[in-house]
Amino acid sequence: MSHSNSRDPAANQLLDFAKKVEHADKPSATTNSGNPIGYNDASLTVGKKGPILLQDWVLIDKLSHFSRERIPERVVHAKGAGAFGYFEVTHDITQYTAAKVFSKLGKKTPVAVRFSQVAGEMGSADTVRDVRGFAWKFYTEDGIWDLVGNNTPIFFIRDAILFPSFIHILKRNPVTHLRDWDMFWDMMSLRPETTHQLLIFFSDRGIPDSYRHMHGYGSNTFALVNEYGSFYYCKFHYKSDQGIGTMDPDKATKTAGEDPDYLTRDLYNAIASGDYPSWTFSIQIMTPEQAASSPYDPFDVTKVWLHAEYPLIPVGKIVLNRNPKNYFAEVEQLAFDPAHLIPGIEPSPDRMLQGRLFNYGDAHRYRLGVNSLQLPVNRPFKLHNFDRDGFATINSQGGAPNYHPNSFGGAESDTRAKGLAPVLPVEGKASRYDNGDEDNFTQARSLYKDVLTSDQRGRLVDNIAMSLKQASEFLQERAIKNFSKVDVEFGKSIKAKIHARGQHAAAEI
Ligand code: HDD
Repeated sequence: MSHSNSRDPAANQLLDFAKKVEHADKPSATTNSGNPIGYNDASLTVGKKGPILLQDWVLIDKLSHFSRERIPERVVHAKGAGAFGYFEVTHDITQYTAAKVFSKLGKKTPVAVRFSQVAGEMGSADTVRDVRGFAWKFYTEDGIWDLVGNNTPIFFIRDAILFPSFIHILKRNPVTHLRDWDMFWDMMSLRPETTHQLLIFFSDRGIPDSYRHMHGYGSNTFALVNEYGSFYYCKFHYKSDQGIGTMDPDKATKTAGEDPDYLTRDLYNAIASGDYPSWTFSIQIMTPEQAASSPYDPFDVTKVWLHAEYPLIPVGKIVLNRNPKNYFAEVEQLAFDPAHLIPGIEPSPDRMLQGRLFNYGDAHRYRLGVNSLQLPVNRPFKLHNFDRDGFATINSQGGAPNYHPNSFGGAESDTRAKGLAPVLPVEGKASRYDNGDEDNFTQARSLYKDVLTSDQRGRLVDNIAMSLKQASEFLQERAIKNFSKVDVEFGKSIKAKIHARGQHAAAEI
């Protein structure tokens, strides 16, 4: 079993537990129904050598629970790490939103976070080249608000309908059960809207050296509604107060072998030793009028809002100061959903977000059951509705009526929420509009030419060539054509690098 050499806090978890309980009486072991177990380490048999009796319910209780311990892993973002802490308001943004979580300076709201890789299975390595999930759960007085972001401000595609195919090219070839660069580069080069995010994916940022050393973004465009009913479009940002840290690809490959849980361990040890990571939470604001006249689609998640035009507005700080007490209960069972929105925060017409508003809840009903939001790590402070029963019902809501309207003191519509529900203007004919050709290169070009340093550009070329070299020639050519539309020299450098390199071991996807 690979582990860090030092006896770090993660390695000492059991020693710490033993220390905590050393003066307490040892509890009796029980079955799952709480029945004390007289003898834990022997089945009930006829004589020492005889068969086990069916009436050995202790054995049956243990084995039958054991074979049901694994649940379906997340279909994406399966490998991850979680922690808990709080969000604190440091600046007043009530002019933009009536959301109570921002209502007054100094206000604190408990949060949960989950960091994750996108493509790998639950047992895969942390230090692979990938986008990182960066999801926040706010336990607010108005229920759960989930801000389910990534460590990049944009995404590869701009229509949710492409997402299943997009994930398939990151996962295993259905015949060989191996990761496959032909799949990856086939779809990426056929959908040039992926170009901007590909530059980030293959840049230094593609391999963070710690979950604490990366920024986070809500990615999609949302809307904020203030108490007068005016609404603004917004983007959410949470910038690491620890700064950005990335890992050299060779070191990352070595670490993936020596300590596949490197980022998980780093986060756990930092919090366990009191080195609490924090992020500065900000927003960008765009008025409906600015959105209507914007030269680029403000609801296109493959594009950023230029900070020169829409500067970051500070809002608060998020601090992580508690590790999970039990990984499965508190991290594996976390159910983030962009549809968990609170009055004052609304979705925008962003097509990716629109698809997500369905898919997360659907994923949780499949993976965690119909009452996943009653699990302690997901449940809101209050629950008053007319839903009852279903597997693993925990909160039956007392004797309140389970129907509405009713005359017996049941829950009523919330007038404040009603007042804050915006009337969003929409127009046009219903049809399937393919948005694949909406300026796929301008922002990628400015990232390449104006933001990256020449060293970073050099490493970007290296990283792309290392991967693209593994794909079929015709895919290489098609992808290089797209990169040449970002910058001709960029395309040429990738091509030269591919032909200059010797055969290399397959690079991590
Ligand atoms: Fe997603 C999980 C982030 C697009 C469908 N997504 C998931 C997680 C993160 C994101 C951080 C892990 C949550 C956790 O830790 O439990 N996803 C994003 C971002 C996206 C994005 C930032 C684009 C801007 N996702 C996206 C689309 C769809 C999904 C377009 C489908 C229409 N995402 C899912 C999912 C997952 C998920 C299948 C996997 C399992 C789950 O939700 O609980 O529903």
